[in-house]
Amino acid sequence: SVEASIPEPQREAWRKHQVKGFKDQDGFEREVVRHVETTLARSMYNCDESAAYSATALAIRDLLIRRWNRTQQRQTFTDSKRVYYLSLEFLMGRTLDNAMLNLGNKELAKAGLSELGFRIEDVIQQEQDAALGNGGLGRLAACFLDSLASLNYPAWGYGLRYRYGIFKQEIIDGYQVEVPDYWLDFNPWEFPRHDVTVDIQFYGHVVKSTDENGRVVHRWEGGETVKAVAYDVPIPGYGTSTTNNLRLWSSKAASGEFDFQKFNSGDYESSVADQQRAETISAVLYPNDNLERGKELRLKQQYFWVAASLYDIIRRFKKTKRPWSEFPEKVAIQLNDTHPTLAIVELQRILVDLEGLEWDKAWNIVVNTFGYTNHTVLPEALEKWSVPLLQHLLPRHMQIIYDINLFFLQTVEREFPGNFGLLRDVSIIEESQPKMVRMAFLALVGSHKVNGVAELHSDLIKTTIFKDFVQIFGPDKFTNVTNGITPRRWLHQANPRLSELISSKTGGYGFLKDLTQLNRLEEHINDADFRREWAEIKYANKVRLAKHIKETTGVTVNPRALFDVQVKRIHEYKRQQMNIFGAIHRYLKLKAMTPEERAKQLPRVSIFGGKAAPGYWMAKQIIHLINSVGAVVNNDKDIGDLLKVVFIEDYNVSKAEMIIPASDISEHISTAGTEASGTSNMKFVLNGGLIIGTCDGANIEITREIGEDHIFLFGTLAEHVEELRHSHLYGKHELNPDLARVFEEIEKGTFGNPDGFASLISAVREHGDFYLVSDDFQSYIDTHAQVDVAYRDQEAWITSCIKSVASMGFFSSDRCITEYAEEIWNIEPLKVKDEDD
Ligand code: IMP
Ligand code: B1N
Repeated sequence: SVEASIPEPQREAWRKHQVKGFKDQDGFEREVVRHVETTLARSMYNCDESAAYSATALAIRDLLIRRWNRTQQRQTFTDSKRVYYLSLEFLMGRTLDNAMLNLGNKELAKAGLSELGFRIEDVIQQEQDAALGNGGLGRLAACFLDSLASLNYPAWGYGLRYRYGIFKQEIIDGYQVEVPDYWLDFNPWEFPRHDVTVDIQFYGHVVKSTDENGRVVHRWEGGETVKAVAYDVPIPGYGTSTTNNLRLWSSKAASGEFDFQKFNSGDYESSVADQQRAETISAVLYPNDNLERGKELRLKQQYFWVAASLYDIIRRFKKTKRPWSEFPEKVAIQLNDTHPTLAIVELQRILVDLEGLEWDKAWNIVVNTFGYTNHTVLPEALEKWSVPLLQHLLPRHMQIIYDINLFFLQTVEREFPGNFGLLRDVSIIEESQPKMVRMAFLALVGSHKVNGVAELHSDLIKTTIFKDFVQIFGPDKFTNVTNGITPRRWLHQANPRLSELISSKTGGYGFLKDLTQLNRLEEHINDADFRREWAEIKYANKVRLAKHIKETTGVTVNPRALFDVQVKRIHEYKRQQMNIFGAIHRYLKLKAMTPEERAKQLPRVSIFGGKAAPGYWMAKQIIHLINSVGAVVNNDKDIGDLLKVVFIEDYNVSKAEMIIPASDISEHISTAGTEASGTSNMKFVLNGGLIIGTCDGANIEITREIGEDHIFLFGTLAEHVEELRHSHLYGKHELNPDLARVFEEIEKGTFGNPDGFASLISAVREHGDFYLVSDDFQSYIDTHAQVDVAYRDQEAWITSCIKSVASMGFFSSDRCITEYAEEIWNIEPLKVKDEDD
């Protein structure tokens, strides 16, 4: 191959002309003006906030690119082991603010923009969220990228470059309406690599033959080809030069534009159709959270992304000229849930069919390369693909899956002879009609480590979905890595004043890289000035949110009221329905009081936000009920400030950055055993909010860290959920009387036409109350009553908040990534020299 690099004698000229980035405010301003006038072809006479954003982003981007290049060069020269994080979702949010904070030049940019006539806050707000994800799983991937770079780990993310991210949500007449999110109009953070492409094959058939050595070989032939084009996004670390790469694949017709042969022969329509079919693969993110529906296009997305990524990883490995046996010493691949499981099959196919390795040698390499993270035990979210569909789309992969299963079942049979029940239970193929491939089993068998995302969840997978596999592989294959969040975005960026106050008490901003330093706050708990300042910051954040609520919903909320927040995807298992039933209960109680009694009550604002999957009818009814209750309660003169119910439209990462710092109490109230971890619970506590929660997911570990005096726990324990469900169906199920009153009021039409709400009620009353809303209702409302009492003692409340924050060090995604790096990936940090730029 022709080496593209410049020979040594000419390199001097390159070094001499190396672009140096700006260092000071003056240099920043010069770069902004230059970009406005040249890159954007505008001037001071037509530079609005959007142009100021573009120019600022381009100026900051220039600094990132240089660090990014140096990082990639260094990782290549040192031949370091890299980790590749495969995720169908990266919920990045905005980039500019984060980039400036990580580079440490936000103050200078703020002064510079002000000199040029702009407020940095307004400029930052111009940016659209990069919303290539649904919720927690996608945002976790984004936090991981931040930590990987901040800790100097050589790491790449691989994903899909969706043209449309998660839809934008509008609320019209109380109902959710989905609006497409076309976000690529101006995206300075991505770099198209039109030279980095991979041809991806679909359909076709397998030809079996024998080679000259008598070996059976398989060739996958025919079918259609689609081109994958790489788009790269730089990922800067905080306080380090390391800038990693996120590579997103975009699909294109293999012939480039459209097929000219067809075009010229008059078949214009079908040549354009081919092109559009190819582009459809990366067109849109599936908007389901915790649900898999088995659609062919989704499977195409998965294989397209996985095959392109593996090809790329292997191309990089091959440049080192190392033998295949060393692949796992240079490459670790982490599967973010089962969505990229086909990577296991694809690597085995490449090694056996294309590279000619023996099956066992190849399989050994595969297993040592992959790790698999499970994020859910909800049956509707466990991926299964029908055998006929797989056979049609990926005929050779289906054969390989059968072989993987055969060899696996043979080892099980040797160890547990005659146990046919076991063989059936652990088979990768489910013997249903049609047969289905169980992707979680395939991911587990093809990986050397399997982890859950919080302690309870990691225990649960070992006793439920993977129980038999613990017997087969032993317990060491399974581990726990409790989720974490990046304190850079979720404290420093979202809550700059709190971050500054913390830095003044803990000896600088070191806590942003070592979050355990928060424990230094303990020493200041008795400092009344500190507590006052803390409370003031919370109040200011609430004022800002109140302003947003006023502007977007028209509802006036009192920032002195207790802000009670539940923002997350709308899902029956997350139980927003219980929350709104609780709000109705509160409303009815207030209505029944005398004015004198009412005057003694604590004002409260019940804040909701979150998207429902477009096809999830129950979730949409929950949104409608919340808005219908708000319409009545918020206009009831008897109630005034005592209760407001608001639904904030289009919850996304940038809204989360505003809402989370403004919360007094937030709700994490999933039925025990259903929420694998939850990560917003960590964000709320880190921002000085208390939480009300069930004994589920990471709530349990948060309690362990901060102490049970600082959290409001309630409800059924995971170990009792099954028997309660059973008793609902086969014993007698008595509805909680307070909940019955709530239902009565809804059915009377107090909140408008009750027809649409009937299904929410009957799910509890008639259909077995799968999520235990009635069982937990009493303890839920009792706990809220305790919250009211506790909030009245503001000194104690604030002390509780500060003590909680002081104990949150464990929940940094830095801790989490270090555990992955040491226990699963076996990779080392690699410092990139801080060049004087
Ligand atoms: P959790 O489900 O409450 O643990 O939230 C997970 C995280 O996903 C949130 O903290 C947000 O950072 C992020 N997120 C962004 N948009 C959404 C959304 O529409 N629904 C849920 N989570 C979202
Ligand atoms: O992953 C988060 C956890 O904190 C949450 O508890 C968990 O619910 C979330 C299929 C999922 N699990 N599974 C999904 C998303 C999209 C999809 O198509 C499943 N999301 C989670 C991070 O560990």
